[in-house]
Amino acid sequence: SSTSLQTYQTGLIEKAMSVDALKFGSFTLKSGRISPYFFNAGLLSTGPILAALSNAYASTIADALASPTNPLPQFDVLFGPAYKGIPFASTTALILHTAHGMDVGFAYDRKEVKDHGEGGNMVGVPVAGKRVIILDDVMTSGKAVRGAIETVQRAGGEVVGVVQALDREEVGQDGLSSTVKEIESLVGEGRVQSILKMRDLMAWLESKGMQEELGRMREYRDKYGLK
Ligand code: OMP
Repeated sequence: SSTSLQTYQTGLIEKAMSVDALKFGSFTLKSGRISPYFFNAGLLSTGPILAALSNAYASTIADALASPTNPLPQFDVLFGPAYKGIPFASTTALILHTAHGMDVGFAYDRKEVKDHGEGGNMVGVPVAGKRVIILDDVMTSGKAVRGAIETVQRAGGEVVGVVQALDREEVGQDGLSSTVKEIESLVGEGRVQSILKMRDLMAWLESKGMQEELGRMREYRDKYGLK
């Protein structure tokens, strides 16, 4: 299937590359997989890039809410897992308000549990009894996002969706089924959305004539991609 890139997708790819947040080479992932590319969302840390990313997250959410197939339901809170998800949840809540007229809260966890003061490991609006969308950077085997889902559920929130910046379109920990499908079995069908997919990166490489990188992406996809 052919993939045509939207301007905002091309913009995000090129902005990410300009700050080394997206790199092509050889990288060992948390799951042990050796990947020809790596996306480090922590480097998306300038005003213009944060604006581009938050606009893209907000548009992905608003489009999914407005779509006739309605993959994402109405929700109350955006959850940004510590640490990298924290700025993204706050700026995306801001853009949802200023550009889309939506009123949602944001929340995040701390990695260290506090045993004094307000206690607990959650910061921001309370998620108890609320419908929550998790903003994720990237999922490979799904381990990190499973942790975020558990964190929200332990605090009494209902996870009704996950929006990731980049879907690597890989198989899950069992090596058989798609990571996205596995996570959708937890949060609901169609409820894992993404701004970019691995196939978009490949379409971009193709448009730039970067054949060597593209070849290594194809090999990796044959090994770990959706079957
Ligand atoms: P899983 O937990 O296997 O789904 O891997 C996702 C996590 O790995 C992300 O939340 C990142 O911490 C890290 N990661 C990246 O940041 N970028 C990548 O391109 C790939 C990974 C990874 O290690 O798989």
